[in-house]
Order: sequence, then structure tokens, then C-alpha cells
Amino acid sequence: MSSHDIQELVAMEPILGANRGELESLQLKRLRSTLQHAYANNPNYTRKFDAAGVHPNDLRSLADLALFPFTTKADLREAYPFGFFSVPMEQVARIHASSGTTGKSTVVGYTRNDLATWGNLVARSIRAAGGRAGMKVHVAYGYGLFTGGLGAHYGAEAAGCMVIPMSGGQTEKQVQFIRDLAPDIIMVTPSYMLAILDEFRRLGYDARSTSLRVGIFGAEPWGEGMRAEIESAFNIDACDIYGLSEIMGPGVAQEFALTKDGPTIWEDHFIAEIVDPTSGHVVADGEQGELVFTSLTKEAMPVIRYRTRDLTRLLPGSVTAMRRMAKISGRTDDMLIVRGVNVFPSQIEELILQCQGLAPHYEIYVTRPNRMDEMLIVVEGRPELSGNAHQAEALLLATKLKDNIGISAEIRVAESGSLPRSAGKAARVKDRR
Ligand code: DLL
Repeated sequence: MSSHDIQELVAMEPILGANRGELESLQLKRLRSTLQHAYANNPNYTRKFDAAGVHPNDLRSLADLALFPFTTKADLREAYPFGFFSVPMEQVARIHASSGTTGKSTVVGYTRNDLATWGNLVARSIRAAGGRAGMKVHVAYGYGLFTGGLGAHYGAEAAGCMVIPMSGGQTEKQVQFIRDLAPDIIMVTPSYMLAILDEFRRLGYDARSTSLRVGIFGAEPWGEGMRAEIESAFNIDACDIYGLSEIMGPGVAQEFALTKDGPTIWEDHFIAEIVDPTSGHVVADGEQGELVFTSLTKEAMPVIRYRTRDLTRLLPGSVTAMRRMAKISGRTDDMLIVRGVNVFPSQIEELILQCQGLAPHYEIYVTRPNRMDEMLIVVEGRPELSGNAHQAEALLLATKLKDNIGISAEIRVAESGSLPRSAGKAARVKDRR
């Protein structure tokens, strides 16, 4: 993608060429009507705003958003299943639901307009990653209640692409269709992309010589080490797509292939804030904290100041005036505290990928056998690594963990291919305390 291509995107969607002032006046207008809609049509918001002593009319500038109360995952759970829907049920065209691994699922709803907006934002995301009408998109995110599959699917259609609706699983068939149907783009979790890579190797095919040019990866954290791994294994550009069901699904933010400098937040539809996770105070751009989103155009389920629990920082716009977010470094709820040291799984992954003999397949076990936390990391060696070299790699990783994060862990290097692979989001941490 070149600056010429950016002009093409602006010609299709003039808002991508807007300056900050234009963008912010659109945001203010949309925010005002979102607050009014939520307050007038949803008793949960009426109650929450009244309890906080605020009214939609109190919003005079974008900064006044900070006067309004947060919405949390617990609020959505309490209102299960439809309590945050803000239009008559007959106007709801589709629902999705979060997996609910940590409790009850959260059900989210969309009107026909919401679905059109979502499709357009995923289409914009695909174009930012270098996709164009007429290309073929292989979708290997799971189809169903998860927003990944259907979100990517309708976005690719809206972009004028041909969709291959593979869903997750059937890994051998994924390889066969990538080889036979010649897709240009793949949309999949980065961890499942690694499983597809294993399958290429198992079948004896060269993953670098496929038709794929671009991968659009998200739904779970992945760092620069993983980007380098996937880009070189498949000879593609790997771009980050971010989103969550509560806000919409994939396509809330997307990284441009041109810059690969973190996802650009589609600020004409969402307002992002970063808050201190403990105090809830808004922090300045550039400072790390919890990402909070407010929807600007959603009808069925407007969300006001939703606490995502994702940790990142806001960066200035690069390709457009819309701000970017740094890659998600972790979640407030996936931070491990091991003997008092805070550690995110993503930090461990980056160090694993610095060890040339180790593969990005790992599991982290935390136990407390004698009232002391113990961490065990089981990580696969590269296929070409001989058994004798395992010990040296384990020592190297242990040293890196000690030097960089300050934790001691037992490292066990396992045979290549011995750890389970996931067809969706990877579950690598087993906290058994
Ligand atoms: O994972 C939506 C999605 C599907 C995004 C496909 C991208 C691609 P949920 O299942 O509700 O929705 O999970 C949302 O996943 O709060 C983050 O913790 C994590 N997440 C999503 N995208 C990224 C990303 C979908 N690019 C939760 N990097 C979010 C890091 C991500 N974490």
C-alpha cells in the first residue's frame, strides 16, 4: 500500500481524510444523540445517569464524557440477557454472545443499521490491511455466537471480496483450500494461524509459496515476535485487528499495512479513553491504562464508557487523523502476580520468541504448593532442535525471564507438536492457585 492507495481510501470514505477538528465535531454530535438515546430508551442507563446526577444535556464538550458513569461487564451480566437492548425487540436483527468462560455469557444485539455499520467498518479494516474488491478472503475465525466469523464474513462481502467461510477447525481442509482456492487474504486468530502452519509442514507443503498476501489477525494478544514469526513463515503482511463483542465485534480498530504501527481506532464510530484501572481517572494520551469505549452510532445496544479491561495506550494518528492504540499488552484480568511480581503472558511470549530454538507454543502453569507461588512454563522446541539442545534453551529462557521480568520459573522444553493447538483463541495460562 502506498500514499496513493490512501487517497483511494479517502475517495471512498471522505471521513478518513478529515482533520481532528472535523472528526471531533462529528463525535460530539453523535455522542450527544447516543447519550440521549441511551437515557431515553434504556432503564439501566436512566438509572445509572440519575444515580450519578448527570443528564445528557450536561454534555457540552467531548471532555464532559468523563462526567458519565462507566458500564462494566458486571452491569451487562446483571442485565442478562437483553437488559441493555435499547430498541423494541422486533428491531433487533441479530444477536451474538461472548463465550462466558468466566461466568454467564453476555448477549449483544444489532439492528439492521448496526449490522450495516459493522460490515462497513470491517470492510474499511480489510482495505486498510491492503484488501480490495475482487480479492478472495479466507475466514477461519469461528462462525456462530462468536463475532469473529460472521463479522469478518459480512465485512469481506461489503468490501466486494469473495468469501471462503471456513470457520475454525478442519485444519487439513484449511490447508487444502488455501492451496486450491488461492485466497489473497486470511482472517484468523494468530494462534490458529500457527496451527495451520504446523499442518502445512506436516503435509510437506511450502507455506511461503501460497497465494496469501495479507493476514488480518486478532481476538487475542500477539506481539511483534509473533508478527515476525508469521510473516516470515507465510511470506505475508500481518496486520492487527481489534474489537470486542460488547462494542461491536472485530473492526473497532485496524492496523494499516502501510505502517504496521498499531490499530487505528475508527473514531467516527467509537470514542476511546484510557483510564487508570484502579481510580478510574482518565489519563493523558500516551499513558498506559485500561481502554474504555463509547459507541457513537449503535442503535440496538449503545455502550457508554465500557470498561474493556484491555491494557494499552493511545497514540497520535499516523495514516489518518484518527488516533491509534498500541498493541494490547494484556488484560487487567490476565495479569499474573507471581510472588508479588506482576507479569503478563504477552511478556513471556516475547521472550520465548527471542530464543531461536523455541517455538511460540507454550503453556504457563502457576501453582502454590507450599504457600509459595511456583511458575512452570512448558514450551515446544523448534522441530530441528536436537534433544541435547533443549536444556540450553531452557536455561536461556529462564535467564531472560529473570533479567527482564524478575521472575524465576521452571522451564520444560517439550517435543515439537506435543502441546494442544486451539482452533480459536488460545488458552495458555493455567492458574491453579
Ligand atoms: O474477539 C472480536 C474479534 C474477533 C476481534 C476477531 C478481532 C478479530 P470477544 O470474543 O468479545 O471479541 O473478545 C474481546 O479479545 O477485549 C481483547 O481482550 C481480545 N482481543 C480482541 N482483539 C484483540 C487484538 C473478539 N487484536 C477481547 N489484540 C478483547 C489483543 C484482542 N487482544
